[in-house]
Amino acid sequence: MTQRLFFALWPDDALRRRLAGLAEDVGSRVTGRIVAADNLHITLVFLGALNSAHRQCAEEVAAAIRCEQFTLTLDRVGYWSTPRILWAGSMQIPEALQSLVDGLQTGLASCGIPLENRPYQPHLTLMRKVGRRPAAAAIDPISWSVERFCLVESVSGSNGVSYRVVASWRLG
Ligand code: 2AM
Repeated sequence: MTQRLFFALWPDDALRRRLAGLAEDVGSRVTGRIVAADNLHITLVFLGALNSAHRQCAEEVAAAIRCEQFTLTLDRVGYWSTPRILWAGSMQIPEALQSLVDGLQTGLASCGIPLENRPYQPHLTLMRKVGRRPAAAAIDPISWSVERFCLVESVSGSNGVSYRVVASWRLG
């Protein structure tokens, strides 16, 4: 049996409400599908379908990570035309975020888990199936104090995909 898994930054309820407000706001100006509030997150590393041995190894890698807490400031909205997604991101990627991702990727490679070989571009998907590039719009910066990271399972159901946090680890 396999599970479809990814490591992610998972907003707390208060931040989730702010992000959902941002998604609604952006969504009022663009055609597309707004991501459900419960699904808002930032992926750190996408793992795909893992068997239980690989999942256990991934959890050991996560538990061994030593990384400081950091603040991520979401201050821009971007658009990628190939996946047709509109996302929130940051002009300035904190060093600790990059080192968290690097540490996970290095450990996961030693588990034999195949990873995508693309540079990490942290983004929080706000809308999918966006028809065309929206006019540039500044956003009021949203500060995210990142204290933990999570392992999340992606579950496909009749109502689309939903996400379930299966484990989490504290930074710092
Ligand atoms: P996205 O929001 O840009 O689509 C769960 O699917 C999470 O993993 C999403 O945040 C998704 O990013 C991310 N992800 C990264 N690579 C993926 C892939 N190859 N397939 C599906 N999701 C991927």
